[in-house]
Amino acid sequence: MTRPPVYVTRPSIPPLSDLMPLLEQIWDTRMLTNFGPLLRRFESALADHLGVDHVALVANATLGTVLAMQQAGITSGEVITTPFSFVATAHAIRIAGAEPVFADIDPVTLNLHPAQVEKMITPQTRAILPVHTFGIPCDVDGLADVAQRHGLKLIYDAAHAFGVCRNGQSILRHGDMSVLSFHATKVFNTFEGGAVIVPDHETKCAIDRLANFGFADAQTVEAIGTNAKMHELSAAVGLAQLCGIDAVLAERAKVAQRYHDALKDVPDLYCVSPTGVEGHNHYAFPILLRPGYQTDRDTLLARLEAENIFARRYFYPLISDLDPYNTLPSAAPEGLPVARAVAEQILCLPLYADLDPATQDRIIDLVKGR
Ligand code: T4K
Repeated sequence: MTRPPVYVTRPSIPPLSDLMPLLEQIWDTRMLTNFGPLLRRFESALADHLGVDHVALVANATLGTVLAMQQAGITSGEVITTPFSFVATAHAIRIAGAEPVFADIDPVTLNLHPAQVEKMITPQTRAILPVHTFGIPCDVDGLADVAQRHGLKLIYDAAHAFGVCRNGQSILRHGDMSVLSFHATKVFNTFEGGAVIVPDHETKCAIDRLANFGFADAQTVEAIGTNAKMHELSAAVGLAQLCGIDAVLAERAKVAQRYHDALKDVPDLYCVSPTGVEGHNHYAFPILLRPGYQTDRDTLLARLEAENIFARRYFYPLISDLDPYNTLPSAAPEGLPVARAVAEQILCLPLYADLDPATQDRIIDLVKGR
């Protein structure tokens, strides 16, 4: 008998009973979008929950990053970023009008290495766009130091970093702005959605205006904005999701700990994410299968798939190897040795709040070669 497929993630969704009163409100008021009442409620509840001051909700993180860059004035020149990310990171730079420049990553956090960033700075460099990959915090102090010494904007792609804290404070408070994703595959989802975390009310209003075609008022268009508004259905889902997010994060932590305990002593297998660390969100369970591991990464991937288990190679290929970017000088393989090795060895195992222990044991057995 074939077992049902097990995917790398399975979205957490709120009980329908929590959502219904919010849907009734939408149906009663016929306010469907354009900064409606549920969006305003969600915005303020989210800022409280995350421990940040100002939040601008958007349709998704890709557009949120484009708007953050536009607001920061990064519409030309070069932006230094990581090749080890989802392609949206580099696309956002190009859509905003700038050119991505890839720098190598740190072998432990898998995030941009401040010293590698500094090596790539030229007179054209305008900004740094690091990613808190898999919810693991970047070296925010090192990156802030580089940005400050060279007069660069620092905008974080925090698509994976919902709820992540460092020294008891939200990681989203670092840099000029941070952009969250609420896509279905994220630890916190509004089906599609995102948020730009900004330092002050003026910047929040500016992002809102850019998300609404650049309208300053009904007669005045102050910039080439786009349509990046979050609608009321997503805001309703977000409000309902907030009630259950602590339980979701606690369940994810348990699943991650179980993987870690079972796999930590497997030779040449490295569990990337920290466990038992206050403030981590267990966005994923990435492992690196290093030379010496019993087989190679792609053989293990195929063995899992033969059992209807769909682990994913996030992020392979590197962005710098994808067609739109692979001719850039900074995409040359010799400049990115750590990222290249990691992309060949990475595998994200299924991780979600209701992954049942029996299924997880099957995955663990396959990874251990049993
Ligand atoms: N920056 C970073 C670092 C990112 O990782 C992302 C997005 C972004 C920026 C841009 O954020 P957004 O603009 O999307 O807000 C997925 C997501 O589409 C993408 O949002 C995400 N990163 C990326 C890491 O993963 P795919 O093509 O790998 O997803 P997909 O459809 O194969 O889904 C993975 C598995 O999840 C499926 O096998 C089944 C399960 N699944 C998926 C969906 C969509 C469900 O069970 N239900 C669902 O509704 O890109």
